Amino acid sequence: MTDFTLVVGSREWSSWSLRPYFAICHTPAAFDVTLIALRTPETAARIRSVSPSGFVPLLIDRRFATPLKVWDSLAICEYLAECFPQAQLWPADPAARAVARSVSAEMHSGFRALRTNLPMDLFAEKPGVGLDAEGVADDIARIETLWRDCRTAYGAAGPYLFGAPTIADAMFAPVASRFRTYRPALGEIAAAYVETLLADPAFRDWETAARRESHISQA
Ligand SMILES: N[C@@H](CCC(=O)N[C@@H](CS)C(=O)NCC(=O)O)C(=O)O
Repeated sequence: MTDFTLVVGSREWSSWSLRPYFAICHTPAAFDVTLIALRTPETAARIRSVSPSGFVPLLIDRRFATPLKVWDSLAICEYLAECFPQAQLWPADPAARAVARSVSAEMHSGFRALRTNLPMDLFAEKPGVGLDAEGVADDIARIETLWRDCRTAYGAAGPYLFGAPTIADAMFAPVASRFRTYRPALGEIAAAYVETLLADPAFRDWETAARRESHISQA
């Protein structure tokens, strides 16, 4: 049995689950994944049977006599950063770290218009759909500004927001998927950063597993 289990929702749709998956893949953690299918009559009961909040994702740390449950995507990422300091899931520099925490928190609690009108739908192609809904253009403009500012100030050492991959990138991985699906016009920096996230091995693994999942559900 592995030390950690990450409980996730259907990979095609569960943007919240993709974030800690992205983060844990950038640590040396030995983990497995338990999938709970979303949008079924049993979903709520199945999630409640394991998750105290009634939501996925959930991380279970089995290294404790009574396995420790950590819920909420950002709390899980924070916990992973503490368990694996060598992975540098937050930037080492205190100023960069403060900004990384700010952009992650902003993503976690904001961008309601984007979330509502451009839901993650991993393999869908819906160019233009939802882009004219109220608030969406403002959300996209703010995300572009955040990405440009981080890449310009802190990204010299690599293609991620703070150079190497951090929790901030995990928080925005579902946005890259949304942008691929709905295809808003993006500036050069944002477009390149979307490609970086989509090419990340963690994102690729998630897609591969999601393909198997949709294959199974269609069988
Ligand atoms: N703030 C939470 C939100 C989690 C969330 O909304 N998860 C959805 C799936 S993506 C869920 O569990 N929904 C319950 C359901 O479908 O019954 C987090 O960051 O983890």
